[in-house]
Amino acid sequence: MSHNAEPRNGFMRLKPERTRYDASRTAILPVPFERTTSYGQGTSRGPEAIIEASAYLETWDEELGIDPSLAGIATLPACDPRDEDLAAALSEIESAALAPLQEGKFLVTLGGEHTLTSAIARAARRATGRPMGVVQFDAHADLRNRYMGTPYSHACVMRRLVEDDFPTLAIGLRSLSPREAEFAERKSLPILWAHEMARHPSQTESRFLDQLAELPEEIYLTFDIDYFDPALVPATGTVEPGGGSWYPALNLLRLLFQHKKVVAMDLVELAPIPGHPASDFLAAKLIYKCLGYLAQAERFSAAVR
Ligand SMILES: [Mn+2]
Repeated sequence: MSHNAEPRNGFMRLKPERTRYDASRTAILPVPFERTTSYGQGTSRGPEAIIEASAYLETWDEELGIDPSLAGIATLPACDPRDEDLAAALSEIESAALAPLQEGKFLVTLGGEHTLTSAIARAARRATGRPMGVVQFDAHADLRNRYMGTPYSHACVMRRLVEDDFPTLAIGLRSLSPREAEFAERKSLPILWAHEMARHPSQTESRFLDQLAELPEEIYLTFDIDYFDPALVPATGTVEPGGGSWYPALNLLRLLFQHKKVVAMDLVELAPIPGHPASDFLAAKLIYKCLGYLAQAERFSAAVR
């Protein structure tokens, strides 16, 4: 551990020349927002834990043979709305996300609870002014109309986006209520169920690509960490058995970045367990893998232009 005079507190604790906002492809936005969690709590400590764990990532991506950090990763001040009113708090989050998106940054939001996704996806669509699809990795459908008295619950976030005319694709679902199932059926929402992925693993990638092809070119990616099996990631509020594992998830993410223009992403619902850094580190590494897939996709599109 070096004792540098310059404090490095951002994502991956990179050298200052790789974290200058103006020169960075990526901006990291910590949003320790937690108001409506229902079962376990602690997602407000997610951003801090991800940034802490990210200091131990290697910058080299051995799969891609590149150093994705060379494109620059700036870490923004945390956005932590104090407004009691959830709609007002969400519009504050939307405003914080809008400027970096308008400046063309690849915005990575660290949650926090899943509720924040609706604000950031709206900001992404406003910034581009074009149709925006939402790809959701999650254990839960999050399609409830209201939950525990509020329409802004984490359990309602995808319902809000569907109502706001975002085309969606959900991956890895394995828990929903009868009314959510009825809503998904009525709206013909595309879903890649966890049980299908487990039963027909060799077909997962082609089915994913078929469903992805139906979405707009520009994509907002929301990754709920409970997508993963709780044996791999126990640090989340609402654990569900039968979740995804590491390499199959990376394969789908790589395809997503290859085939679509992903403009922003979030990683939500990490509820760190003290003394158990594995979940935090996985979350940090997942984000960095996505930055690698982004860099590779952009390098490829620059080369063929
Ligand atoms: Mn969720």
